[in-house]
Amino acid sequence: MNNNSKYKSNLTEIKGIKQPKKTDKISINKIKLKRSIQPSSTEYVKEILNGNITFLSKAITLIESTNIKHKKKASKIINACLPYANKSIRIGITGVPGVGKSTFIESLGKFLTSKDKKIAVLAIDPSSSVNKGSILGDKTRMEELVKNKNVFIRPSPSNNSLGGVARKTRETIILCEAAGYDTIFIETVGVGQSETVVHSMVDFFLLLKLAGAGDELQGIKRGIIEMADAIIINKADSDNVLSAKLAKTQFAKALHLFPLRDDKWQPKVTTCSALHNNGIDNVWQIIEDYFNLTKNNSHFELKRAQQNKYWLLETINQQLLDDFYNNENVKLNLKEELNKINKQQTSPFESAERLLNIAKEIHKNK
Ligand SMILES: Nc1nc2c(ncn2[C@@H]2O[C@H](COP(=O)(O)OP(=O)(O)O)[C@@H](O)[C@H]2O)c(=O)[nH]1
Ligand SMILES: [Mg+2]
Repeated sequence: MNNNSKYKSNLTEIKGIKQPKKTDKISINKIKLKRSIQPSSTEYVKEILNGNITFLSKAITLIESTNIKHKKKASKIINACLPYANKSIRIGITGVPGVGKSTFIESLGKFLTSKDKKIAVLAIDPSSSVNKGSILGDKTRMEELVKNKNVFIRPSPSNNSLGGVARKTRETIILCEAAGYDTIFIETVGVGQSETVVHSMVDFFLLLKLAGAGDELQGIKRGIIEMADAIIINKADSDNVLSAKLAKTQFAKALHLFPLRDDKWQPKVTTCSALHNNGIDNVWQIIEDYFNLTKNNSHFELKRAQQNKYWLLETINQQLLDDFYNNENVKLNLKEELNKINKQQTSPFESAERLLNIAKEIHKNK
């Protein structure tokens, strides 16, 4: 084709253009440097207190990081946020997968945001370390809540032990409170000890149940009823309404068998349909009644103080165990001592004493 032709083909390439000055090496390095400069912990705190979600999310990522530098920075941020935390109410929600926890939080969340509440939803999901997913990974069931600017949703960090997730969640609560969230939900699926862990970090603990055939109380984990401040029979709609009412009566009877609690709260049972938004206001009324009672009789503060003590001691216990069992000397001697015990050369008690002494020596020499 003739280049001078009046009608150039679309396939004709124009001459390459020169690299613009702005993308020269110096500029690129400047951009790189800018990107590598992380906000200081003071900046983080300032932005979190302003309710900046981007900074809140980034700070939580620091909490979840295994990098020592990140952890130190996270600690600084948490400490600076502490004076602004503690002002929310913390609600734990548990129940088997499929019972409707996410749908329930969506319904209750919509109800609360219409009352100008700011909500944070966190998750403790020990199963996420197994399947690398998360109960909140499928945010789909909170579709509307996710879009609300007064709602913050954070899935459970995966690949972590329950203890690790628990610590991170407690620290995340502090940051969310500092960012102005006044109602914190913690969703957990009833796996392992996760309900106990959630129970030890919330003010109000809610158990979601389904009405089923037969004895409602069967198949319920021991202890969980004692932990519950309210039992909600969900999916009380269409054909389920009658059986839900029946389940409610049975649970109410069972709850009355427990002695009166120190905080004077009588756990409540009610039914609702999270999907059809029925009975949600009633559930909220129960929660408000609880807070009115415990804030007046000072059990609200008392429970939080007890939880702080629990987490202090729990953290120490865990650290001591980790230090002991991860020590190379202890590991080596543990095997030998086990052999000796099995050959009836020594007793488990003598062995334990020797092993503990090894650990003490290690501490002295540190
Ligand atoms: N009929 C009915 N279905 C519900 C209700 N709440 C939740 N579901 C459905 O139950 C399924 C599991 O709900 P989901 O909220 O994901 O349960 P989760 O695993 O406990 O978080 C979904 O298909 C929901 O639509 C309800 O009140 N009534
Ligand atoms: Mg869910």
